[in-house]
Amino acid sequence: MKKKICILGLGYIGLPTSAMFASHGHEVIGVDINNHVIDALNRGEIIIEEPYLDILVQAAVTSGNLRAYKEPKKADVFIIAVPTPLTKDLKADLAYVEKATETILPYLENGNIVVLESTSPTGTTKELIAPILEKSGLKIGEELFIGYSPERVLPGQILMELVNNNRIIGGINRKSAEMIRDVYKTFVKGEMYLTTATTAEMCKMMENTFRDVNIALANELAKICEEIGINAWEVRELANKHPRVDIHKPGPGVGGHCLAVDPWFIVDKAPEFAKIIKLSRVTNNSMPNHVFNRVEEILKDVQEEKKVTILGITYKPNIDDIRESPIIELIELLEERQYKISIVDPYINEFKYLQEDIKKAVRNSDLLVLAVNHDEFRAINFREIYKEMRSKIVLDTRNFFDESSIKKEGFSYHLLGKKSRQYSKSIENAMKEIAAAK
Ligand code: SAJ
Repeated sequence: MKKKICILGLGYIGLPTSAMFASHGHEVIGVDINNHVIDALNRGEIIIEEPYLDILVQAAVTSGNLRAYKEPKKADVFIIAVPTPLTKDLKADLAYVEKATETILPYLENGNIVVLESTSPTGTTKELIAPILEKSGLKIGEELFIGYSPERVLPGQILMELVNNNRIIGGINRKSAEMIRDVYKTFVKGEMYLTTATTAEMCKMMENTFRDVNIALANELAKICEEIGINAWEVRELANKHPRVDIHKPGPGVGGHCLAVDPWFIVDKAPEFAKIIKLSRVTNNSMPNHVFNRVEEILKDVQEEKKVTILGITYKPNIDDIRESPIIELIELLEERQYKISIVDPYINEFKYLQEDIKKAVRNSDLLVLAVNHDEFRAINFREIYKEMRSKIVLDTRNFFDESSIKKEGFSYHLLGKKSRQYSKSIENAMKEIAAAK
């Protein structure tokens, strides 16, 4: 049955969700506080990059099923998908959730459904949203059905995952959970699991925390292997041949608005107990500095003003999102030490030091740092850039390049998670000296 669905927040989650409901025949009222987002959407355009989202949004707007407004309207279902950023003192900032909930109050009617999708600390639905909505005079769970159903989509494949992922539906009571499930049934092909709102809130935070903790373990392994002089990537590959082991990938740090943020919400709720979770955040946050130290060490013999070219600044490959990107911190550390910097990133249009042409970017560079493994970097012609670079050195933080083909072109190759002493310049020089003395 065609429903009126009012979605608050037209960002990475609200927008695709709106387009999905609209393309399945519902009338969707998109609400955002940003005029720019509203105007673009009503022209059928989007301001974020996500595969196929532009086509879906355009079709939804053209069909008349999706329109954006500054204020909510009466509807059958209200979905809140606004940001829950991290405050400076590492807590969840729930101001947008609170505001959005308050703005729908005047429009609520008997039989309505209200769903929170934003990642939120445990208790948000029950202790923050429910008391606000009670002011409508409607009886929660009997006249107004509320719950929490987190999104789980991966940027870069949002539309596919929105449809196919399993979904958790946490209701304030059973009836609410069932009613919310029936709303998402419109387009969700994955399984839907019903639980309480508070359990669902914890599930969402824990899913991202699971990944963050496992990446921290991989990053710790990388540091340990560098110390011992073996290759963490080889350890990872071989250990993962075990049927119950899945070591994640080390890297220059964890970015994005989820993994780098959500674990703090748990730490804030239970600081005495959330010890591994907190240490993992600290470990992952240490990685830009760790990469910076590797850069310093690799270039310690370069006397002139040192120049580093960075490949990729987004928080992960093949997307245009730089939120919480650890590479930005690496750049700041290089700036502090007066390095000359150039950047190449095919997904970014504007950023300091950005160069379109890799040959120009690497001119007189001493080091090429592969920071983000964008597919486009596979096409780099090392023979060509060899001539442009002053020192022919590569630091690969993602185990992305093929070591032997890079070395064949005359480069020395360094890898995060491996620090074989034989590549160190001082040892190379010592070896040369020994050879000369013979
Ligand atoms: N990363 C590593 N090593 C790895 C995997 C990732 O260093 O082995 C880094 C990436 O480079 C990136 C960061 O982690 O900087 C996060 O990337 P991601 O691809 O793991 O996750 P996000 O933040 O893009 O999306 C996550 C997803 N959560 C999980 O996989 C549990 C997604 O399903 C959620 O919907 C999303 O957070 C969200 O919105 O919460």
